[in-house]
Amino acid sequence: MLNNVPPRYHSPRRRANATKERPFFSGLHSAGPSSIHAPIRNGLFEMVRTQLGQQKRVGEVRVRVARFMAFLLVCVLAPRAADPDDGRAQTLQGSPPFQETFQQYPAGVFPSGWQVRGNAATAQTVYHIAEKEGNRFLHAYAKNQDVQIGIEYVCKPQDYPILRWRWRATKLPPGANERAKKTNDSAAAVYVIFDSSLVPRAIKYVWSSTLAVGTRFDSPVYWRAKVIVLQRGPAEPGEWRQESVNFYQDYKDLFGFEPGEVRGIAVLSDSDTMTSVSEAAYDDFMLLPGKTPSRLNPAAAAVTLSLM
Ligand SMILES: [Ca+2]
Repeated sequence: MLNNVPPRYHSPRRRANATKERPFFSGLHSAGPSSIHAPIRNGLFEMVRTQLGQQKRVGEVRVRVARFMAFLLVCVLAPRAADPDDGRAQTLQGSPPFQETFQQYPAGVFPSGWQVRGNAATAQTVYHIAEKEGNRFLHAYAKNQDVQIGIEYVCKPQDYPILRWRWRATKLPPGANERAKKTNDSAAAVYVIFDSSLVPRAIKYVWSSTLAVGTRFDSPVYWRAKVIVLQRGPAEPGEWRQESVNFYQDYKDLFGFEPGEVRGIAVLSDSDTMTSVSEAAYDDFMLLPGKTPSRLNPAAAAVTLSLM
């Protein structure tokens, strides 16, 4: 997949900025076993490249499309052997439609169902499964590093408009401020990715070092991403904070129109622009139906908290 990254990302400085709000599946590299979705995605990219870039003859394109559709049908219809190590399969086929508890992974490993946008070796050093009192979760420790990981899940945001998870940030890059390129680090960030695998839109929910809770703004580094601050300052030792965001409503409020499909979620703990350290943990992601009010509406948020 590295060869598919547009040339502009080969500049380390520009690439570092670009990856912050553009975590998306056009540049993901598998850090674990291949999955049913990787060949589908690669097939789609191959179709696009073939049709748009290489000017193949129409007949060849039709043959490729027919072969790809046949392959897709085989992927969808063929029974899949159970694989206890394939956390991705468990995650994507579970019920409710999407949940990630990390319980299926042994402690100490990179979660194989998640994919990397950026350097896979770096991701292996930043993210690993940790365990405490029987609960396994995703631990992130980034020392002057910036690499995102994500998991694909396609659904209609109208059906499952809410993402719930819990997290904690224990080391915040001092002085980081997500509004500006030169200070754009977050101890923890969760993205909901929409519309397109190639040029997606995204909402980035951050745990900020300095910005006030409720602050929202356009990403300083990616024109199709919006940022919302959910937390500020370090968590207490051992403290988890639970979030429940109505990303469907947030999308409409921030972009001003209806979203297309959800493409997946991603996380990022980064510290490269501040030459510092970020440390955080993530757990229990779940997509839910319902009507949790947007965090952008303080009155509605108060109602939400009173119900939890
Ligand atoms: Ca867990």
